[in-house]
Amino acid sequence: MKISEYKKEVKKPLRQATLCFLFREKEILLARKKRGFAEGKINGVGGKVNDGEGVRKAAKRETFEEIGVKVGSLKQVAILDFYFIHNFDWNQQVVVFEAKKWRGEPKESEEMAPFWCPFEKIPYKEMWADDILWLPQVLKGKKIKASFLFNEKEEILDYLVEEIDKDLD
Ligand code: 6U4
Repeated sequence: MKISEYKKEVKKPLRQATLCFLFREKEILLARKKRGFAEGKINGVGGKVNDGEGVRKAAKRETFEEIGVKVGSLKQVAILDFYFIHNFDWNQQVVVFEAKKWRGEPKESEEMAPFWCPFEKIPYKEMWADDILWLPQVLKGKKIKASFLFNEKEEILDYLVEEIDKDLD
């Protein structure tokens, strides 16, 4: 199935979630999810946006809850629409931010085990299947808009990735 066909069946607006990647010289902060949605996968920190909260505030709140770090200004680097063929409830729009300044040291929580990873060693095989299709461009400073359609095995059935020249927010 193609994303364009699937979208015709989606009636509700996508719920929003966030991802926040901390960066220091040629390294990215990744974290292994210890529980809940996507348990065991490696990803950035983040989670659902609460009603009326706004994406930036949500990204900062989740980063503090999950790894105990207070991030400063956030740059929006990608907007990703995820569609799941078998479960409409998982459909979500994920707004991705990069942070270069923060207070505190990343530490493990009940939910996330963070670690610094050199760009060339990112463990894409342990991450969501979409990550390898957009994160390398983000690491090169590009801004991305993308959509992905997943099947029940979390494999990608169809996707669209475009680089955006202007700022995303
Ligand atoms: P809460 O209620 O916050 O405990 P949680 O189990 O953390 O729920 P949720 O839904 O809040 O999960 O957040 C899902 C997280 O996974 C967000 O940070 C976005 C991210 N995410 C979801 N699908 C993704 C995908 N296909 N690729 C990716 N990140 C994804 O890189």
